[in-house]
Amino acid sequence: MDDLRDAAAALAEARRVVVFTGAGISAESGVPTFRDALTGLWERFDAQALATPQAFADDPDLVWGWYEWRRTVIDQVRPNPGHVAVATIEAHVPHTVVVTQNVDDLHERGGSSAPVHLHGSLFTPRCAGCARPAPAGTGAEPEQGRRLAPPRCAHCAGPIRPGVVWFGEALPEEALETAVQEATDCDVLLTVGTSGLVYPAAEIPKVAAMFGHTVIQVNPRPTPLDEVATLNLRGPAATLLPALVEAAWPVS
Ligand code: BV8
Ligand code: ZN
Repeated sequence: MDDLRDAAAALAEARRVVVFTGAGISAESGVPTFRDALTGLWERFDAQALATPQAFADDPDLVWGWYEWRRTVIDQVRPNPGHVAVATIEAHVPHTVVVTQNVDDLHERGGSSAPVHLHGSLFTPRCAGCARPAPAGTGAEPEQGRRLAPPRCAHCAGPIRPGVVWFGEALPEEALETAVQEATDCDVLLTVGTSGLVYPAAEIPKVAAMFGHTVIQVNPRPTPLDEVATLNLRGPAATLLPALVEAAWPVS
C-alpha cells in the first residue's frame, strides 16, 4: 500500500503535526459513532434533536439521562490502539496538537497530554445558570434510556448541564482559534474517523489543505474530506494508525 508508505514518509519528516479526530477513532473501543449513538432505546430520537439547548430546556431529564448514559459507556470502555498510536506520534513529533470533536476522554486515557476538545467533554458538566463547573458523575448511574433529573448547582440551585457544545451553540473560542492556527501552520494534518459533516469543525482539515499542507485521511468510508486529502488511507483507525506509526518510526 504505497499510500501508507507515502503517508509514513510525510509523518516521519514532519516537525509540526495536527491530529484531527472524530467519533470513528473511538468506534473500535466500542463507543457508538455519533450517527449511530442512538442504539437500542434511543433509536426513536435523532441525536441532533437531543444535542440541542432546546431539547434540554424542553426535557432536561431525558437529555441529562442520555449524556449520563453515554458517560457511563465511556467509563466502561478502554482506549484502542488508534488512541495509543496518536500518543506515539506525539512522542516522536514534539509539536503535535491533537484536536478532537469527541466528548470522550479516550485520547487522555490513551496517553495524549492535552487534546483540544472542540465540542467539549462528557466529563466537564457545568451549571446552566451560573456556568460554575460541577463534579462529573454526581447522581445516580442511569441504565440506557432512563430519564434522570440533572443535579442542582450548589451555588445557585440552577440545573447542571453536560459540558458539551450543542448544535446551535458556539464552539469554545480558544479551542477553535488554536485548531485553526495549528492547521494553518502544520507540515501534516492527519484526519481520523470523522464524517466531516459538522461545522465549523469540519473546516479544520480544509484550512490545512488551503495552506498547502499534507492532509492524510484515515476512514473506512468515503467522506467530503476525500477531496482535500493528499493521501486517503481506507480502513479502520485501530489497524491503520499503528501501521502508519510503525512505518514512520520502525522499532529496530
Ligand atoms: C455553531 C457534542 C453557530 C454534543 C457535537 C456552517 C458553519 C457553522 C455552523 C453550521 C454550518 N452549517 C450548519 C451549521 C450548524 C451546525 C452543523 O454543522 N450542522 C450539521 C449537522 C450540518 N453546527 C453547529 O451548530 C455548531 N455550532 O455553528 O454555532 C454559532 C456561532 C456563534 C454564536 C452562536 C452560535 C456546533 C456543532 C457541535 C455539535 N456538537 N457534539 C454531543 O456529542 O452530543 S457534534 C457531533 O457530531 C460530534 O461531536 C462530531 O463533531 C459530529 C460529527 O460526528 P463525527 O465525529 O464525524 O462522527 P460521525 O458519526 O458523523 O462519523 C463517524 C466517522 O467515523 C464516519 O466517517 C465513519 O466512516 C468513521 N469510522 C467508523 N468506524 C471507524 C471510522 N473511522 C476510523 N476507524 C473506524 N474504526
Ligand atoms: Zn449555578
